[in-house]
Amino acid sequence: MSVPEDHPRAESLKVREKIIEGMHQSIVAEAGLIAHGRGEAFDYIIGEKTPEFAVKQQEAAVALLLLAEKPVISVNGNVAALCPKETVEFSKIVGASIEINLFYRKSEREKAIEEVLKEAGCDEILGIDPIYHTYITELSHLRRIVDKRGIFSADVVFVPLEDGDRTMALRKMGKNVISIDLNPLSRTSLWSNITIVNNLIRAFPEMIETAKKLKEKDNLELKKIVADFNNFNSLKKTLSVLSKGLDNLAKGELKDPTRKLR
Ligand code: PTJ
Repeated sequence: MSVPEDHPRAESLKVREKIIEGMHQSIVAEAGLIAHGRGEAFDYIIGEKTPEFAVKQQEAAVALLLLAEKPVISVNGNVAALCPKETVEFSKIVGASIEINLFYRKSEREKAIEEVLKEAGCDEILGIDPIYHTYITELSHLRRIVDKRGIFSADVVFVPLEDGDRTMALRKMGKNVISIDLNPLSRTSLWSNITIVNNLIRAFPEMIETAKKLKEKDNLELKKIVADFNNFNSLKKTLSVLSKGLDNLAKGELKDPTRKLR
């Protein structure tokens, strides 16, 4: 569907169209649409723009990725549909590999996502060649299949958008996990070393710019940024900003749009 430009929610509807189109092309799982809707609801609450807490979370995430010896970005259907180019560009700047890892794993979807990532400029895509497959033994679902050269041997795994049990399993394997999740209360958010509570559509382009700046810094400065970051405190701060924002709206900041009709 072409979105009318004068629609008050045109931007959000265009993103929805991308996800729907992605599902028709087998990139996005059906459940990916539900996940997107949940994300939209949280994004509404954070005001559909990047809050200050997310700027700090993104900075810590980029610093950790730049310090990593073997960083890997785990790509699923929603990420591939919404920001393939930005994901690939970001991976090149921070020197991370890209691995396809799906909850609803089907070879048709893997191929469709591989195609999108190649078109976006990715030369090597991990996770799809069975020769290199191994398992995260703690998991019983299909996300347990990972690439020996990628997630399995990575020191830092960046998971923009996922369900939480793999994050828990990766932490238990001793890995550092960075996630993007608009829900600050999800298991992914609570279990990550660094959680970015922002829409990945905004986070990726902003993190590309942050990475360009932080690449100029020495490792000591990057280590300080990471050491100063505490994920649990950051999530508490996030919740506090969100609840104060809602409270301020309830106490008078929210204007009744129908008042002019009276
Ligand atoms: O492609 P697959 O097969 O790996 O499946 C992917 C989905 C998304 C279906 C799977 O990972 C899933 O079921 O995820 P959940 O448990 O629904 O969690 C998705 C989380 O991402 C939720 O907390 C949403 O709020 C959040 N989210 C959704 N869209 C965005 C988002 N966070 C940031 N940016 C978004 N655009």
